[in-house]
Amino acid sequence: MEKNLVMNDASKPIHKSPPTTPPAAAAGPLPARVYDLNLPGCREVQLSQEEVEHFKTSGFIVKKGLIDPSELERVVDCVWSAAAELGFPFDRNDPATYTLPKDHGLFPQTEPKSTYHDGAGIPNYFGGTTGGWTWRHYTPCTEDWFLQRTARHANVQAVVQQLIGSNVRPSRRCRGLYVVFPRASDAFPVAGLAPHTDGIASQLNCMIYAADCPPHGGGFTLWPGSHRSCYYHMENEYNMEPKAGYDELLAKIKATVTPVEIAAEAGDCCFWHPRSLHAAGVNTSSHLRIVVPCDFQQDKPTEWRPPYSGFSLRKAKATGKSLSPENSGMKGELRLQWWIDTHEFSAPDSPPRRDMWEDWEI
Ligand SMILES: O=C(O)CCC(=O)C(=O)O
Ligand SMILES: [Fe+2]
Repeated sequence: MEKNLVMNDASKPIHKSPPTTPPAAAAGPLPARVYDLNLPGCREVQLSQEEVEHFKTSGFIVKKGLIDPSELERVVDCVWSAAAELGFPFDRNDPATYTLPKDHGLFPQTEPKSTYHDGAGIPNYFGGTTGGWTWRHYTPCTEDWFLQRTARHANVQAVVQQLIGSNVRPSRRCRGLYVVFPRASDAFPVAGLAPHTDGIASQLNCMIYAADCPPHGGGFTLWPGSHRSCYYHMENEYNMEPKAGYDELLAKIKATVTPVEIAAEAGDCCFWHPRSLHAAGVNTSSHLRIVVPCDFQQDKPTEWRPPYSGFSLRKAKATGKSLSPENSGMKGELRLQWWIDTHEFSAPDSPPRRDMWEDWEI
């Protein structure tokens, strides 16, 4: 069984059919370079032609100062108050106190992310494959005040609409506050990048930088151009159904494409195509990396439930496993990704188009 496990969505194992040829997965990804382009228009809400071209070719753009950092202060405060509630001895002004959850008995004994909890989710999750270096704090991300400063923010929505059109499903949640702890101490082994693709039907994603993130500060990392090859490797345009050979494709991208790490300031937003290969960056700075990932899709009929991890609903049904939320993530059962706002499209999803931007505004 072990050999049929592949990584998908935040590097949690999922079951897939065995690859036809052995993947060249043994080699790690190439080292990331820090993204340093200032495309014309990057400080405007309006998209420039250069940005549209960059998005189409590379799968992402960075809008600088899209949100006033003062609007994000309350968002960031949630991290510090949650840290206090969890018993972390953090002094905001002293990075030496930003110790790891495992130093406080919170990893790996944490409540598993698989628990569905009637869709409300769990308050916190400490990343497993990253050895407890990542912390996802979920609770505030469905609240109106939070959404108005993030996914529903007028400037964020304006960029979303310029990309996927004005018929955008109203945001009900962000994924969470995604924190990467600093790895300042040589005493701890530094885990590398964990590249993966998300098993979702989003049409556009946005990483909102709630706090400054210097180079090598754990910035969101993306393999440019991978959105295109992964899009064309699906049975369906938006619902996640990879064709055979997907693992080999990802291995090839990892082996040949230099990833870019997005270092950014509070209020900067990285809009990215959801089929892109990506990872949380490695944080060797002394700051907490705090990013709020958001998912967007056009407002068309969707399934009522969040997407299963690694399976479209069609494929999930074919497994014969329980589809009930109560069993989500229970031993051997499928896992609902309750933290994802976008759901699978319920109308039969068409195959990838010859022009992948045909139903976009660009
Ligand atoms: O934290 C990050 O930068 C990446 C998060 C991610 O990959 C995910 O939410 O699926
Ligand atoms: Fe991801």
